[in-house]
Amino acid sequence: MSPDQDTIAAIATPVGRAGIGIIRVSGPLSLEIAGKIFIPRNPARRLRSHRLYLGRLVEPSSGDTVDEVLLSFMKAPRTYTREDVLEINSHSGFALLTKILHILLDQGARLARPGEFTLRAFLNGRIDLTQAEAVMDIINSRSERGLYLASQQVKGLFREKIEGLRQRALQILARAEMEIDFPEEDSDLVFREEGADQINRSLVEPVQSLIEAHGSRVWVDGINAVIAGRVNAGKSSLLNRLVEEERAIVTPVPGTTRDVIECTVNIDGIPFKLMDTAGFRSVSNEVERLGIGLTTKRLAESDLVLIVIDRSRPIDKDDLDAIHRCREKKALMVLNKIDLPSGLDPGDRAALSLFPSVQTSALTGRGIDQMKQAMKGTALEDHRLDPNTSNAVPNLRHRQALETALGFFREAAERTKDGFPMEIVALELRSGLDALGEITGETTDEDLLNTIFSQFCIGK
Ligand SMILES: Nc1nc2c(ncn2[C@@H]2O[C@H](COP(=O)(O)OP(=O)(O)OP(=O)(O)O)[C@@H](O)[C@H]2O)c(=O)[nH]1
Ligand SMILES: [Mg+2]
Repeated sequence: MSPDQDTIAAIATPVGRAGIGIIRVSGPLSLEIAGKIFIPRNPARRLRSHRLYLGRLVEPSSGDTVDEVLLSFMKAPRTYTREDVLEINSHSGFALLTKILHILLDQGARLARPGEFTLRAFLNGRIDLTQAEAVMDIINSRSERGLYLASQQVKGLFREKIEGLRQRALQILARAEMEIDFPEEDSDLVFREEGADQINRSLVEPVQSLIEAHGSRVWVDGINAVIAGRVNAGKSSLLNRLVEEERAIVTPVPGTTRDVIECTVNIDGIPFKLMDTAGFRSVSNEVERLGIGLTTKRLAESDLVLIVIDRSRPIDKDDLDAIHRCREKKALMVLNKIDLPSGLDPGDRAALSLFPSVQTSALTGRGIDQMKQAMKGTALEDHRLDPNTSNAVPNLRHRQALETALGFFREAAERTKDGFPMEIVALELRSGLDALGEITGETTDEDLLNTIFSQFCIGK
């Protein structure tokens, strides 16, 4: 696959009121465009690569100055994309950045698609797919540990692991192919015992431990936690307590929250994306009904549900409805309003024992710390989380490919031992190799690349 030969341009910083904005250009026209739109303060100077120049950005047709800018030209191949690159630091602001972008487009550049700079870095062989994905993880990281893991991956830690595995698989494959070409009757049995053992040790076990490391992705991805429950239970009050800010409106009127309100809180370094939702009750009001629809959708996508119950009154059918909707989910029951006398009925115990529970008062703040710890404990139940890990951490896509590879390598080991023809073993090994290659992008199709890079922001 060869990269496009056209020149792309995009605004790389958020467009809005800010001190500085950066516009990026990559491709063969970069230097020519710089010559037309930029007049250095010292015109005698020729633009040298990897230097920063102060000057005026001008509209080429009129010669009018658009802004005073800092411009750098970086000659291929020592650049992010391995193509010629221009970077313009101007003042920020929507009108100015858009104007500069239009000038660049008039000079023959094309608007970059999301992630296209990084896609070019990948297509030109500067980074592999795991490194490209880690660039995105760095941008999205919400915790220090997540940032650290993502930066390890950008440096190529995961890439090295996968390439190491591929090398080993290739060596074993070469041996199997030798056996196909020059079968030696008497060494066959020994080879097969030994060969199966080697596949297990060099491929099956390391792939398995990489799959287990996927749990540590929570440092990067965080946990989606939905706060749900009947109306007026204190969901919004709890959200405000957890984030220590008045983010959601709280009133005694049932049905106050309609839209989903999102905020992030770090609990011992793990990012929790909290979503306060519309409370459940059977309603006729169209707006509230739509709100409950949104709640249902968020529930389906959540990693953890906090089912809030007003403990000062008996459980009613709306509480049961909330509990019922979460039966397939990982959930924590939050018995709220413990500053008031308990109003629960003895018969309510069965419903309340379906999930682990904590007791809180969103009003006084009692129990909030315990609630945070319980959230962490419940959410991480199935994760193998090593707080000191500096290991390669596969994302979901990597994990799926690793599982495919694992299946093939296991089969290869079994079949080697069971005396299957070596042609079949070689086939399994090759399929395993292909699955590993999908992770780094060695074997990959355009659809996959589109899916990955379309999640990027424009200008990266
Ligand atoms: N006494 C007491 N009152 C509380 C507590 N938590 C919330 N409240 C009150 O309960 C009422 C409802 O609180 P909200 O936080 O708006 O409840 P909600 O679950 O978000 O309600 P909806 O958005 O309508 O579904 C408000 O009057 C709160 O002040 C608590 O722990 N103790
Ligand atoms: Mg609310």
